[in-house]
Amino acid sequence: MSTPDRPDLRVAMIGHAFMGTAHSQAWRTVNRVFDLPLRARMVAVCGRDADRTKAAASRLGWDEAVTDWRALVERDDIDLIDICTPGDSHAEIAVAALAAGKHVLCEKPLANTVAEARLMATAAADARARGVRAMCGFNYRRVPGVVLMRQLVDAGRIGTVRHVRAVYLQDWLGDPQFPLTWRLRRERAGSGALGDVGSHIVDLAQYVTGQSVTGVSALTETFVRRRPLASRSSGLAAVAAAGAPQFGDVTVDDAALFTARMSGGAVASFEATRFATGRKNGLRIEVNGELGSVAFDLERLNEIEFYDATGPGTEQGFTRILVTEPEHPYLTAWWPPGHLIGYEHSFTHEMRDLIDAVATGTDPRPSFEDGLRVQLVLDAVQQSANAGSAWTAVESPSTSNARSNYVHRM
Ligand code: SOE
Repeated sequence: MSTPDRPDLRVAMIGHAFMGTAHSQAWRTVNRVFDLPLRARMVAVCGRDADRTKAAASRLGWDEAVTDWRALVERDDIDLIDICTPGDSHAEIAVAALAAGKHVLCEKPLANTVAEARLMATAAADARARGVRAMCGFNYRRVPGVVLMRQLVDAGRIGTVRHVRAVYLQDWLGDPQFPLTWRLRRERAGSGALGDVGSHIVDLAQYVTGQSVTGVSALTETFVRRRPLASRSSGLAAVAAAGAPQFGDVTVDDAALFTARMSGGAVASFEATRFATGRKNGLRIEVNGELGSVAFDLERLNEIEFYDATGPGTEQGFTRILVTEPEHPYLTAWWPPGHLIGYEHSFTHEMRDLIDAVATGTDPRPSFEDGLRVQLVLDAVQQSANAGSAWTAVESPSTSNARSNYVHRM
């Protein structure tokens, strides 16, 4: 309940599948763990199907279930809209919500296209002037070990950064009979492994080093080009029911690999795939500098590796740092040292930082502009792959032509 010293932040979430479930868990937990100036209240969840949304509301802890997002973003009893839908609706929902004065959290990748992402970044800049906040949900930035890596790099502990090596490896598409879900259709998802998991490692590389990707040479591959139609989630069920072919085209990449240059002189390599047999959710990033290295592996989420090349030669070697001390980011709020945290905590930390930003009137990061920066890299990767891996510069995030580009595209 809202109290005078701790008013409510009234939240509504749109979409209630995997990400909606992760976000709900975080909204339920955040005020129980962190002492914050606002208390998140889970007012409503929105979905297309009334019965399924009602079931989700009861399972995930939302007071109400609704089906009309347009009416939802206009409501006076909502302060913040959390967008957990596929990428094809991010821009429309976010722009409408920001125009209606609602703070917005939008899942990654920010959008399906650069034009949409630019429009969203412009809307966020306009909204900021009215005290309205917007954040893009790259949750891995909120893993304590990842924050520690950034702090070490920022403090100069590894010196000038020379290399970034990042992979995000999954294997859920290895079976050619796996059905054609919305994630495999360009019009819904924008791209495949590139946007879904490649976006995370691009964001992490830019976040940890403080440098941006300036150019890329890329290749993408779609190993299985036709798949059985899914019953519901692909949105293609109607075609199947009408007696049309039972297979549909995969219109996104299964894998994307690219090399890159970064603004501070570092060189980088990235690999994003859904065909790395045996690798379920393998995110790994290593940064090598003149004076040392740092590395993170999501399968060992509570640790990082740190190599300090400035110490005596006889004592050098990678040190495993267990990131569970109260001095480590976010960890005072959790368990005693050595008591581990997991994937879902990154979302709770995301909500913590967003609530704090709203309450203190500061801009949360990653901002929509940060999301746009990632989108520009993804776009350059796509262009380079289309041009036989030709070197492709990453465009500037300047948002000046956002509206005209978007309208023109429609
Ligand atoms: C895809 O399988 C996915 O769920 C991504 O969409 C998430 O962003 C990533 O964290 C895990 O993998």
